Amino acid sequence: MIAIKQRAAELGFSATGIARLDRNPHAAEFERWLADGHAGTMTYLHRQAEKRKDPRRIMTGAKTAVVTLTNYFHGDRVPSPQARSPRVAQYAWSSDYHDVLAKRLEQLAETIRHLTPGTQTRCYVDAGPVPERELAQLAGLGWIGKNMMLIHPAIGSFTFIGVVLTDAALDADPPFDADRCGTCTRCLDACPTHAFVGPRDLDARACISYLTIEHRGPFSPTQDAHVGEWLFGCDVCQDVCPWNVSFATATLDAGFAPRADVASPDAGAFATMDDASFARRFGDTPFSRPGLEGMRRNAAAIRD
Ligand code: B12
Ligand code: SF4
Ligand code: SF4
Repeated sequence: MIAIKQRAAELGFSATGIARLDRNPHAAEFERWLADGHAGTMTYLHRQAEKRKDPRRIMTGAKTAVVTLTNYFHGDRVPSPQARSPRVAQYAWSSDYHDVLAKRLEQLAETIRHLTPGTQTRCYVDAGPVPERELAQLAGLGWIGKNMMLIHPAIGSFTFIGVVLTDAALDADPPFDADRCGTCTRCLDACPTHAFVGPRDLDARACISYLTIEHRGPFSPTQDAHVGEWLFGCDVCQDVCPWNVSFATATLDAGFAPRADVASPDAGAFATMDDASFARRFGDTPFSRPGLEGMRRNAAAIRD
């Protein structure tokens, strides 16, 4: 389906692959991860488990996933000179990616429906019961590294995954079956909180990204100590990956232009900000997920 990939490239996607939907070959790993309690308070992952284990159940008649990657790497171009600590994960340095990618995916879906008349589509990016990394690997876009990231051999892992599901039976790409991590363990060794129980097994409860974005409520003393220099998210297990060190290049995509107010915010300001001003300044950014209360909690936990 060259026309679909061409259209995806025109829309700004960095890479696109196609997978036929079947039962998730790693359903057992997912099930075990949940049973071990590694999802913490992300109870939606338990609720969505059946669909994640068999993505054909997400949409009636769904047969194919068109999977896209979008590079969001910014390199060292921190848009403010004072910015190192507090640190914000690179995926959050611009306006909310859900909005930007949802529009592009819908345009891609329109092309798919046009090329296969009478078919249905549904678009997903990070908000839905879709096993996105799994589908990206099956669509030939890369392998799942020991840090659990989908790594594209020419782009690295600083990418968003976006998916269009369709009931059209499109020709699929071969899955990316090689594991190019080899004997490397840099990500596992570098994690500041030792959150990896083993390769491809992350206990989210110890992960700074989970704590600062997904965890609801106050931190326990141990959680508080884990946060370190990160105000929002964490990039350590990607920063150290040789595939990023060698191949990640800064995006020129205007949709992901870095914003100084989110990439290097004044952490102290959250303490005195009111809800209205938080909504005005950060309502269209990833900070809206933990909200003002969560950002205040994160800011109070930061240690240089
Ligand atoms: C919950 C979640 C989190 C949680 C849990 C993370 C985790 N490792 O599972 C937390 C909050 C910690 C988190 C953090 C981050 N996240 Co997140 N997250 C998700 C979400 C919503 C679900 C992931 C999930 O189901 N996890 C449970 C695990 C068990 O499932 P899985 O990750 O799909 O892994 C599958 C494979 O590992 C496979 N598997 C197991 N063993 C093996 C062995 C082999 C050989 C193979 C091939 C497969 C395989 O089985 C699993 C189930 O299918 C997805 C979006 C989505 N809808 O999928 C985004 C997503 C995974 N996150 C993303 C990002 C960007 C991040 C962060 C980098 C953000 C940041 N900088 O702070 C960090 C990275 C942390 C890390 N190293 O994983 C991107 C990843 C893009 C990419 N290139 O991989 C996604 C896809 C969102 C998106 N649409 O772009 N995230
Ligand atoms: S995102 Fe940070 S805390 Fe989470 S696993 Fe990676 S290095 Fe560890
Ligand atoms: S740091 Fe090494 S082990 Fe970890 S994902 Fe990258 S290549 Fe794989």
